[in-house]
Amino acid sequence: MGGTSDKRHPWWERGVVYQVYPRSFQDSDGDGVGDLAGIEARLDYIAALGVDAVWLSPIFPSPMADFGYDVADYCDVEPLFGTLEDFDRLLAAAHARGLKLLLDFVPNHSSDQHPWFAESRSCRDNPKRDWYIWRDAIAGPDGERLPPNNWISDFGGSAWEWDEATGQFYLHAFLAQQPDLNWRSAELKAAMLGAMRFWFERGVDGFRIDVLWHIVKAQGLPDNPPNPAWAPGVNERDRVLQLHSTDQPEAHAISAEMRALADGYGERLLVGEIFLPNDRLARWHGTPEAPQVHLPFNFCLIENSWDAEVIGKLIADYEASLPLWGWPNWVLGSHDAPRIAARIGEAQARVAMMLLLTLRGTPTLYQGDELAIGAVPIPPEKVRDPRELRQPGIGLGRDPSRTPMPWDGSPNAGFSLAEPWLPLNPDWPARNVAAQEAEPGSMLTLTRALLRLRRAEPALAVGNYRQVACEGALLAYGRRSGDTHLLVTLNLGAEPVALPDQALGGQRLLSTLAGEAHELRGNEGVVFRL
Ligand code: TEU
Repeated sequence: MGGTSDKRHPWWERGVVYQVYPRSFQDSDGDGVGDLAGIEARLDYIAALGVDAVWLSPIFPSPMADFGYDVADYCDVEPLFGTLEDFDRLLAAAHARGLKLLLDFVPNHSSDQHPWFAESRSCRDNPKRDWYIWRDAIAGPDGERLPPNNWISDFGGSAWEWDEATGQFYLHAFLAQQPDLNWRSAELKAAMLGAMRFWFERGVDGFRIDVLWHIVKAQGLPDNPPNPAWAPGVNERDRVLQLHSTDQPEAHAISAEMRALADGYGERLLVGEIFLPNDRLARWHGTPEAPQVHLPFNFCLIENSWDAEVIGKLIADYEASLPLWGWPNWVLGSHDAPRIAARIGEAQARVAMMLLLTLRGTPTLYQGDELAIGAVPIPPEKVRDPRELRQPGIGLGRDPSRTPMPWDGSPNAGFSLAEPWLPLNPDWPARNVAAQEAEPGSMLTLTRALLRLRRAEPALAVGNYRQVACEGALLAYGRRSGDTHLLVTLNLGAEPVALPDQALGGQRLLSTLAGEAHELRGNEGVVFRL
């Protein structure tokens, strides 16, 4: 396609990443859980969407306490998902379609079933004892056994688990089945970097790196300060501020080492999962001499209210926070976040998709959002997510965003011959890929059109960003590359708003709604060429 290859921009700056949650994409062997052969069978769908890269949530051997984010072997494939041979085939098939493939590296913690942890917990003087973080108990006022500090697991409860056999606690930022690895051990670090190398050698195009800002803890493991804003009823994790348990200088140094390793293999991509305010997020780009991850994930569209003025300001703030050598990125959904259509409604989700795919920087699109899958009720007996099971009923459950892809109107929506591991979206007979492919007004058709436009117009992917209007429900911005001036106008409300003057006389390239009007209709977004 004309104008696509702007050589000044590497593929990951021009491209769009599509996140696949392997358990829920396509089952090929009738066990109700998706797998690698299933993903391979659906690659034509992904390629036809018009994205550039696929990020797979973890596919490594795992007891699935946290559905793959508990890794029992960093250099193999979980049998539920297939084999290393299946992986090689999938990678070759992706590359044959011009798609890059990213894996999900989980460096902060392994599974408690990893052989390293079995060794580490076997006795205090095992050589791998310090591959994990072990500490003595503290004696309480009445001589009772207390954990070494006040750190709280992200999934609730103390971040420390007592090990009777060796008489010490081990640290786990997430589940007790996910013991934290000790990146201060040179041997552990070498083993983990070796695992990255293993997949680079196999040809993967990069990694999304799980909870990267967690991987090193402050020396001495001091107590975290209490969070004055916390009140019961919200995530217990937030009772303390994770001052000493996250975002340590040593973690930045490791991030730079990971980048140097990746750069040794040519144009590979590292995306860091990091939840931090802009000023601290920006530091994860590193410096020109010692770059860190290419894309520290930017979750601000997920974390803020859906309001034109708020979003206009957060775009400006994020852009302003980027170092000169940094490249922006945007995320609207994931296997952890609520579905965007559930959050803001289906009509507004179309505007959100236009926003995601017309901002400056690399977008990450989560599977199923291109169908505007909305709220999926999970009956109590079907809840699988450990986060919901440990702190039920306060809205932390992630199952609703992890339900299987509905492909067509056949049994189980064409996802599996067996009952899927999580329920389907209840409206799957109508809301599925086949139905939306046949529908000019569908979310899928809109998403494809947006991705086509982004590919055809380098101004959208890599052009300059300039805010034009941000008042009431209207958000408008210009995107410019060379002689091309585009204007994106978004109505974040349900009532019509006037178009900015700049749009007058412009050529309408794409609208989220059928037909056209002299104003921006409720829930409408339009891209103009000026
Ligand atoms: O998520 C990390 C994480 O911190 C999120 O739970 C985050 O706190 C939340 O979404 C913000 O509201 C990663 C994985 O994406 C998640 O699936 C894993 O459970 C977790 O790490 C542990 O590996």
